[in-house]
Amino acid sequence: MIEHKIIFTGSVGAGKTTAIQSISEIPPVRTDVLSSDLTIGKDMTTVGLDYGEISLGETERLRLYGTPGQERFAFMWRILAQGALGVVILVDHTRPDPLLDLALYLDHFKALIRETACVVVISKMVESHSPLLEDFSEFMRQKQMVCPVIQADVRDREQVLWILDLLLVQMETRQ
Ligand SMILES: Nc1nc2c(ncn2[C@@H]2O[C@H](COP(=O)(O)OP(=O)(O)OP(=O)(O)O)[C@@H](O)[C@H]2O)c(=O)[nH]1
Ligand SMILES: [Mg+2]
Repeated sequence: MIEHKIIFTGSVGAGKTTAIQSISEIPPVRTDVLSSDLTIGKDMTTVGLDYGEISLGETERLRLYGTPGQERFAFMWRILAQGALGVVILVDHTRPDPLLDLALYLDHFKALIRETACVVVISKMVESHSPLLEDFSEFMRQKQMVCPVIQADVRDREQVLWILDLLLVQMETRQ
């Protein structure tokens, strides 16, 4: 069995825990607790990690790790990034400054992104609001980071599988 470690990271509430829950074949490991921070707009937040698994055929398995979104847990980001072969960065479009959010995770995971593969996923996208999808793509180009930028609803299993497909294509083309 060949196993690849994949990281889901990105802003608070962008859907890292939800994405892993949508596709995991095992009951996901979650470390969500009631949040004391009323500004994040939901009751629970991840304080350790999420973990799930999905197999690809009979010979390959993806180990899916979700990071906490809050920057105070950045030490966990480094721990979780070790040995990963790809990273999915989720950006909640409804937060005050989604480009700034993206910049934060690009910066923290830049070594992983340059050495492995990356997909940027805009969640909760309100298409009439800026930044537009092409603004995110342009932002990536300016940073000279080559990753597809898509919008998706990670509550939908099919869409999360599509994200993984895109990531696997990146992984293959960079080998
Ligand atoms: N309306 C809408 N809701 C979404 C979408 N994607 C995810 N959600 C919801 O947004 C919330 C995301 O919460 P989590 O999955 O806990 O987010 P997280 O990224 O793990 O957050 P932290 O662990 O706190 O950093 C869930 O309630 C989802 O149902 C979307 O595209 N549209
Ligand atoms: Mg979470």
